[in-house]
Formats: sequence, structure tokens, C-alpha cells
Amino acid sequence: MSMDERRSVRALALALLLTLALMVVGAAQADAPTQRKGPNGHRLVLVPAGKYTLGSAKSAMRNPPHVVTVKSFSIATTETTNAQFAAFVKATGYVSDAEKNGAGKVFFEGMRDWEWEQVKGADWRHPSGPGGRSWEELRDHPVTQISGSDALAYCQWIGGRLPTLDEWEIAARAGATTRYPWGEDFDPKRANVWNGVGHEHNTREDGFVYTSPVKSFPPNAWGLYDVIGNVFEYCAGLPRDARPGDAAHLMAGRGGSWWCSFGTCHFFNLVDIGRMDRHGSLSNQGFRLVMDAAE
Ligand SMILES: [Ca+2]
Ligand SMILES: [Ca+2]
Repeated sequence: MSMDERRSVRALALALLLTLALMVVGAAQADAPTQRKGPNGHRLVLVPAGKYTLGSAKSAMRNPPHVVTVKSFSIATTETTNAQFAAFVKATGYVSDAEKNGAGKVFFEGMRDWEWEQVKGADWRHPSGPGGRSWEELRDHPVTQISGSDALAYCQWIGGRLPTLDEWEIAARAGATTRYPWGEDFDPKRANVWNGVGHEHNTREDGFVYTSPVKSFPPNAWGLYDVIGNVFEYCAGLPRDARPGDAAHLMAGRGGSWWCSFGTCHFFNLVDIGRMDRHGSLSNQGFRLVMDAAE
């Protein structure tokens, strides 16, 4: 082979490599989910149908490694806010479980780990009770003091539903295979959880003691905010270790919340699946809307 021929072969190989690289970049761009406007101010990410690898060997009890095939679905970029829930109540006159019960469970800084106070008059309009801030002052915060039934009622009104455990994880991962959307190690600047050794004192490393306005922290690769922390998100389907009959009182929740610390409920990651009281109303429980892609 002459020098010229060798140069031609090299040039051809280089051109082929460049073409392949561009094809890979193009495919990655094509796979990035699109967003659209949904009802009631929701912004939705369209998650493509396909096969996804989920779970982790580090959570073998609750979420072992598995592969799922799902249909395309849309999921809200943020947790449902107080303003969005207020629009639902205004349109329907819906009365939440906490309002019917006349009380909800509230956690105040200074209380012991796992201690919650049943507060009269605590409901979504007054998530910390009548003495605390009202929903009007927390319009862009996630709605809380929401039972599983309340969350389902909102989703049905919109024409949507709650994410399944797998759908939540697919969207929250956004292609990441790590424990958090940003990597293997927790970063307090990327999510609203409880900062501090115990619940008597919050070091305020992430800037918030209770809920934060949605979108206060960077989104994941597909544009979803607060999948880790802020409020625990109800999902359709039971925790994998649930027993028959548990469906009457139990629901699954994912992503942890502002209340969760490494010393208590450390489920603020992409792997672990929390157990939520189906009829409970707490100041750290909310939800994220899903709609079937065709709707
Ligand atoms: Ca916090
Ligand atoms: Ca969350």
C-alpha cells in the first residue's frame, strides 16, 4: 500500500468514526424525553415506552434488581402544589381525610426522632395546624396533609393517576444507574431532607426545615424536580414485602421527604420503597401526577 493509499484509508476510518459518533449523539438526543403542558398548570415529561433496569442489590429486601417493560407515560415535573390542589378543591368542593378527621400529624423541630403530634385543624390548608402558615402563603410548596385517598381523588379529577413503583423509579432515575440522580453519594445541596444528627435540631444545610417551594433544587436529567426529598410521594402498588390484606391500610411511597434523615427514615434515594399509611395525613406526604401518554 502506497503512502497515499494509507492516507486515504486513515481518512476513511476517521470519517467513519466521526459519523458513528454523530449517530450516537443523535440517538441520545432522540431519547431525551419531550415535555408538554398538562392540565391545571402541570408540566409533564413524556417517558418513552421500553425496557428499563431498576432496583439495586443494596436494597434486596424491598427493591431487588429487575428489568421492566412499560408503555409510554407522562409524569409531572414537580410534586403537586398547594395552588394546584386548591384549584381542585375549588372546582369540586372536595373535603380531604384530614378535614373530615379534624386533625393531621405534624412534626415540629425540637421533637424527638419518630415523634409526631396529632394537631387539631391541621389539613392541606394549614399543614402545620391553624397556628402555622396557610396554603396561600405556601402556594408553590407541595401539598401535604394528603392521604392516599386524597391523592387518588385529585389524580382522577385530572384524568390521571399515581405512578406505579416502577414508573416512579424510571422517571426519577432519568437514565441514572446510581443511588441518587446525581451519583452514588448524597449531596445536601441537591435535595430537601433533614440535616442533622437528630430531629431536635436542623443544621439547615439545604436551607429548609420543612417543605421547600417546588423547583428549589436542580432537576434530574429529564427535568423532574424533588424526586429526592421535599415530600414523600405516594405510588400505586404496595411495597414488595406487603402481605395480603395490607392494601386496605398501606400504600407505597418513594423518594423520602424533608423529615427524613440518615439516622431515621433514610429512604431519600432512587432505590428504597417506603411504607405509607393509606389513610394517614402527615405534613411530609404528597404526590406526583402521572397521565397515560395517549391522553
Ligand atoms: Ca431540609
Ligand atoms: Ca419528593
